[in-house]
Amino acid sequence: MRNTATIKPSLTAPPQPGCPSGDPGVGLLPRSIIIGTAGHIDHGKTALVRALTGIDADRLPEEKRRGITIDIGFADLDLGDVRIGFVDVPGHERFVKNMLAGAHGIDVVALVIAADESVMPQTREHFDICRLLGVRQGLVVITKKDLVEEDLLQLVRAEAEGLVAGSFLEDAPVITVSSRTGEGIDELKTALRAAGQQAPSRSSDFVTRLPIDRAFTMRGFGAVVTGTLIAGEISEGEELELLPAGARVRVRGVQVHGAPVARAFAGQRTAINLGGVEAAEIERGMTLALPGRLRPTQIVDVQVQMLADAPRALRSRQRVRVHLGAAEVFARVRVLAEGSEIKPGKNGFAQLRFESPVVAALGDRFILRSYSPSRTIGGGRILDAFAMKHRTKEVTAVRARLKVLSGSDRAAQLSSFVENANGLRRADIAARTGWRDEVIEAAARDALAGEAIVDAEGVLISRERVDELKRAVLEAVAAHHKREPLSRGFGKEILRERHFAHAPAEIFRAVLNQLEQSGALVSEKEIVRARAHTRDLSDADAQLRERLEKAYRNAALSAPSMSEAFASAGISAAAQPHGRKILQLLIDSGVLVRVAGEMFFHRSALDDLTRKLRAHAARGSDRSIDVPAFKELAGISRKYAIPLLEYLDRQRVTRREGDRRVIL
Ligand SMILES: Nc1nc2c(ncn2[C@@H]2O[C@H](COP(=O)(O)OP(=O)(O)OP(=O)(O)O)[C@@H](O)[C@H]2O)c(=O)[nH]1
Ligand SMILES: [Mg+2]
Repeated sequence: MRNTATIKPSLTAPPQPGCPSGDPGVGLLPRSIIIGTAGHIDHGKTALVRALTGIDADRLPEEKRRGITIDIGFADLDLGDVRIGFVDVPGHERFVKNMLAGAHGIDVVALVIAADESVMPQTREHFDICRLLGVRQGLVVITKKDLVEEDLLQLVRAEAEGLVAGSFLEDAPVITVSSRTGEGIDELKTALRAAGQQAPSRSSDFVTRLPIDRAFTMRGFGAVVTGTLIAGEISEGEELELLPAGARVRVRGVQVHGAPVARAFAGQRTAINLGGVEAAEIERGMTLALPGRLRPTQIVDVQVQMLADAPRALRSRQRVRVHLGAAEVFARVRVLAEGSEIKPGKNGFAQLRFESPVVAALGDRFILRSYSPSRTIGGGRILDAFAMKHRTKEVTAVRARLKVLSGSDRAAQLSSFVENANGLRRADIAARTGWRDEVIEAAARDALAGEAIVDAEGVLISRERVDELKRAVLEAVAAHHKREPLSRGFGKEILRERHFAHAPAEIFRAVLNQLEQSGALVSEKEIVRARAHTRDLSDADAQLRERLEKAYRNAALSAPSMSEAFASAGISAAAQPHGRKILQLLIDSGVLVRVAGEMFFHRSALDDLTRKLRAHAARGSDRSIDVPAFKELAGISRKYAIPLLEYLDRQRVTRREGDRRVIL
């Protein structure tokens, strides 16, 4: 959502150093957590945030006019050892998509239920969303207690408890308040503080990532974006990447809680002033990330959990809205689960093909909404962020793989990515997982300790695949020798194109090296051959070679054309392809020298010529010769003189100076 606004209080909310990379402040600095409101329209979410913080999170004129929240708003509260950033969401069913732009990054949910209305449709929908997003902590706040009698309040409390039974909120505090009279607000603050103290730290295993929920221009500053920093840290002056566009941007300034800071930590609501980009180029749903680590993708394999009250099963070819980070993107579903549908209340694997690129990594949560009418039908987790289209007969194997990816064993997850690819670099692993280098190394170490994958010049690849490639190379080379017994070997380029087109270059080198070390292959400049390969000629071919050589030797510097040479060697027109192979043998062994195009000379003739030139230089006074004198000395016509002189220049026997050649 773009607008021109002040950066003031609305853009920030709080934080929590998830103690990323040993932040020294943990214990000294207050903990920062993000609390999201949730609940039906008009149930008093915004009023509650104001009663707690004094801040009106409804910042849009239209919100003030209509008395409803339309887009997410922000406020912060300092409770001493806990600093809370509130993300206040709209309850209106039409604005659930805005709610989702803020809900993805929260630590704690405050599920707001008005005492005079009790549990309503968006109470359930927001609560479902929190469960599907994996929110682990929260509390239930019953608002507007001033409007009802005690017995009704007890009824509402009972309904609320019924709603959350069996969920992460089962044992959460239920606090009744009136934002109008202030009753219960202090008790709520105490409960929020306790929630802040208990909230688990953000994992420091992931690279910096900030899903952008707002972008605007601030006069005098330029582009400003805001969002919840879900992983890593962002410091003033550093370079980041704006995805999916892939543009490099510079961090000119960072704000947390409305105040400038040198560095923001995972779990903080963060405002960033960016250089190198216009606000108009940025929109909600884009992601700021450490450069070169994450990549846009359009096909992902996922695990889906359908809501029990989804109106129907999820089916292949269904078009859905996917809310991922702060983004909403359309996608087509391909169900991979058995039975080719995922029924309400069930979970299963599926592939999502997005209509535009997204940023996603292993484990990222998302929400699924039906296309029309838009309502929440389920959610899930990203498993393979760079999936391929699967053939029907592969689906069983795909399911087994996705099961591994849905687990928590990182070495197994890494192996699974590797086994499914033609070799992955560390950077490819990073793009799939969002893991920091240390985490990738640790997982790779564990995975390499097994037999299944190997490290080929820095690229991870399955041992099985390497063996397959080795076999393919040996077979291709053997077939070549059989087909072309007179050829020295198989062109490496052809080999690479045929068998390694989709593999990183390192794999090709590693496979050839291994085959060479094991003694199976010999690698020469541009060819490889089987070690055992020799070019034993038949008697007929040996005679042919002799005749051909003789044709060139006798012609000396009046080199024959190829067809003349073939004719004098008795090679018929039909046998010319064979003749060329014999000719190649003479070239390979150095008997013939290619001077230009198809002009070949016998080595002895060229050696004679060099000797004559040097003798000429020794006789003369200036060690140089012009073209007419050269023709005479060599006894040749101009047709040969120029190519020969150019050849001699290349061989550094002569050096051209104007019209003359200096003999070196
Ligand atoms: N009497 C009474 N009125 C309240 C209380 N809390 C909120 N209200 C009123 O209820 C109405 C809606 O409150 P909001 O805070 O805007 O509700 P909301 O949940 O933010 O609504 P949306 O953001 O549109 O979903 C406003 O008129 C508030 O003044 C309360 O505790 N007591
Ligand atoms: Mg509101």
